[in-house]
Amino acid sequence: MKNICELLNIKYPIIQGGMANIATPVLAAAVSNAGGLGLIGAGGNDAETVRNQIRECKTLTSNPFGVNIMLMSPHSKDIAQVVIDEKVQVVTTGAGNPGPYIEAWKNAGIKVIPVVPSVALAKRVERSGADCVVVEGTEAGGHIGELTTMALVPQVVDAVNIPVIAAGGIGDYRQVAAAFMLGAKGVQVGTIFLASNECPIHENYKNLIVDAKDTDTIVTGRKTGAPVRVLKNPMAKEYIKLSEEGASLMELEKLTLGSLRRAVLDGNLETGSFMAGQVAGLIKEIRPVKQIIEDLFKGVDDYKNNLLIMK
Ligand code: TUI
Repeated sequence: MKNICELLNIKYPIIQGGMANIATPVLAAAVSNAGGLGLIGAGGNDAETVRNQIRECKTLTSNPFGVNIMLMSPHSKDIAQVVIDEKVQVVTTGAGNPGPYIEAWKNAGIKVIPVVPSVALAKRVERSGADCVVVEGTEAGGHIGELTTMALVPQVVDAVNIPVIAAGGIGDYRQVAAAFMLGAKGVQVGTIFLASNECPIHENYKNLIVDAKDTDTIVTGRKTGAPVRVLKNPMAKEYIKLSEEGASLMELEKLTLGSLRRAVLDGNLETGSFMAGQVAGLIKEIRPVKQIIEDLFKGVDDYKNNLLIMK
């Protein structure tokens, strides 16, 4: 089995999460320039916007980068073609089953890495031709599955023959080391990049991450079938209250409409949805992307000594 770095032509086995409205060409290029795999998060953008983002990213880095396609988007079919036209090297997908697109992407020479929350979907995408899978635990920010990284990663490792990349709950070198112990060959991280100098989010969002404690995230939307982990704030509390009172899907959607943009662009602490993973509590400072990546892997080397305790 090829390792992740050879497969993706990168220095460190780390992928940046494809965070909607956040993972811009500037962030993606910073990650790729630092030796990881940066991703443009297509989110809810239309296909022409994504095409322009890809072209912009090519001007910012000569290293490989990818595009994350959020499959719940009405534009995902058009974006699936744009990544082929623009010769993107890697595609990751989230919030759905990318099976129908995989053959066309493979024929175009694109490396395909679906993000999955279960063994069943991991096996399905392997059969469809995926090169690797990102296995994302419920500790992650944004749209999540039910299972923890600790429980799920080794189950997927045992169930598939393609490399597994662990995601959800990874914020420093100890969790990187743990992911490798679970059988992962790489990691995907999102929340720690929110607290980077290059991340193009409102300062209020970065400060919320740095100030967060362990219990500051909450999951909205469990009842409606689209669970999303966000930082607790008046918006999240209102959503949960309305949901518990039996509000309709439409009422809830009205509340959340535009809330991610209000967080990312306006830093609106009352009405924004600040997506973040449980590791927010571990993050204490805003650092350059390059330093974040180097610290994640430098630390692992030191930490290997701790494994001696297991002899
Ligand atoms: O996709 C993500 N994280 C995201 S997407 C997103 S945008 C959004 N905003 C509000 C509501 C919904 C989406 C914000 N964060 N991570 C990867 C991921 N994929 N997590 C869980 C899944 C997933 C869930 C169910 C993948 C497949 C699936 O089932 C598909 C099927 O058809 O079996």
